Amino acid sequence: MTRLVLLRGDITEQRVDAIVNAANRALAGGGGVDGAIHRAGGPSIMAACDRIRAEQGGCPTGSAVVTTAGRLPAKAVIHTVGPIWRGGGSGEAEVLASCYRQSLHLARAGGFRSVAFPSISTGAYGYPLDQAAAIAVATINAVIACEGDAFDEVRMVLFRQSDLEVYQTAALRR
Ligand code: AR6
Repeated sequence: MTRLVLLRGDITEQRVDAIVNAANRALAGGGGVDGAIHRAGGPSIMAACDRIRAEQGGCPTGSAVVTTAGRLPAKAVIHTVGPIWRGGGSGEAEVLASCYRQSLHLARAGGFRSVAFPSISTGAYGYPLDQAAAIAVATINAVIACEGDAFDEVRMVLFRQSDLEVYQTAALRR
């Protein structure tokens, strides 16, 4: 039985098979969790992003790609591109759900049995945290209900205690 675990922490320190990055469509790096992952993992992650950009022009919103994790304790980084919040009427919820689904799809295809996610889109991209938490929890639980054999653990790693509490509330509502 796969577990969804919610915890406070830094995604770069997670000893899991794959961590997920909240990237941008250009895979160009940036601030927030993206900056932290590239800093901690070293230049081989950006080198892999450069190759993907050259081959396929980056990563569409709602989709995901896999790279090395460089010096990180994880084996791989799954880069997904969340929606920029535009008020909720532009399909943001479906795109955000797609980020979690596509990332787990790639994890499964790569044989990554433990996966850690940050809270995608709720920093620079401005997605309201309570709505994003509800989508993250519901989408992950729906995938592991169908594909539980593929994963040992799926983790949401929240940087701030107040964010963790919002995710815990979302998990209890289900
Ligand atoms: N570990 C876990 N969570 C973190 C960490 C960390 N080390 N650092 C920040 N967070 P954001 P987005 C949390 O802005 O909204 C970048 O520039 C943070 O508290 O990283 O999807 C990219 O290049 C917040 O809750 O991602 C894109 O251009 C969450 O991670 C853009 O920002 C997501 O915040 C993506 O924006």
